[in-house]
Amino acid sequence: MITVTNFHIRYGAEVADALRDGRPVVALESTIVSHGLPRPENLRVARRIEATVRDAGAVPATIGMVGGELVVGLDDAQLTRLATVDGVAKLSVRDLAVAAATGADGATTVAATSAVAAAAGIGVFATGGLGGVHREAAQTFDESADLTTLARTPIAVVCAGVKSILDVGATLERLETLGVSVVGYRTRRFPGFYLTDGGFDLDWSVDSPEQVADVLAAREQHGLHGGGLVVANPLPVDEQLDPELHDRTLADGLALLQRDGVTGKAVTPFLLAHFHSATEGASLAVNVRIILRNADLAARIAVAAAARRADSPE
Ligand code: PSU
Ligand code: MN
Repeated sequence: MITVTNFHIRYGAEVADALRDGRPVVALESTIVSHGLPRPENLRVARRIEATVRDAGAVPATIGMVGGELVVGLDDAQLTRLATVDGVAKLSVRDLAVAAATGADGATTVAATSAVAAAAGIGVFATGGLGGVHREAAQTFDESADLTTLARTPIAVVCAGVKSILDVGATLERLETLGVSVVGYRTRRFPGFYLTDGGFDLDWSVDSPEQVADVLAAREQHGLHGGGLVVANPLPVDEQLDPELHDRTLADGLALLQRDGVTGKAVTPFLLAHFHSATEGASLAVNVRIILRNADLAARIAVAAAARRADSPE
């Protein structure tokens, strides 16, 4: 298994200052910007995610690779480049070295963003939905490296569960096997990304950002290092995608996958793009709400964790 320890990282100035001073920082991924959202909405959304983190009192650190250099805290020009230039690679952890050596532009997935953020000393990360076990995985073996990376990466990931395009039950089973903690935020049901309820129960729920900070502190205190914490934050029911529209769109999307022979890392972007066009933007609006809500919660968790550290310095 690859871990990221001393990869050469370039820090944005604001992020470097905040980390040095122990102020709250939230890591953000770039794959949702380059591959998960359509242009030109993607760049506007990327900026709104950062603004949401700031409004809640934390510093945003969007992570990506620019010309082979890994950046934690992309500036606006770098963010614009990853959002608008053709041929930006989708980088999981295994791709980082190849991309660095070849001077590539690349967007980091949940897996790569988590690994890099943890190496940079950032403890909280906001995304839309985790990758997971794909339907038909029993034949295709298609399981996102997000899961195996979270098994060994000490970071709290705020997400709306996993996309309903995946096998949600199998993903929860794998998270259990891999030792990744999962808590619902004010719910005992695992959310299904576009849908409030993904159809499965959770063992634990937390009620406040402070309680998530308590969990993170307890992990440290009890020497439970190395694994991730998934904070599953569902959309309110009245903000979810219409379940009927969702089910219809998903069925069509899965059939198109088969017809077009789409496999591997292209599967997730293909299905997301299908949703966005087939729902005439309805799923896009939902997707954006999910990300902004997660950014807000992640920032409040980072603020609570920083306050805790300030109260009880080691
Ligand atoms: N969730 C979204 N949009 C996305 C993704 C997740 O709402 O674009 C991206 C994330 O970067 C995640 C990746 O890590 O999809 C998973 O891809 P794969 O299934 O190929 O591992
Ligand atoms: Mn995959």
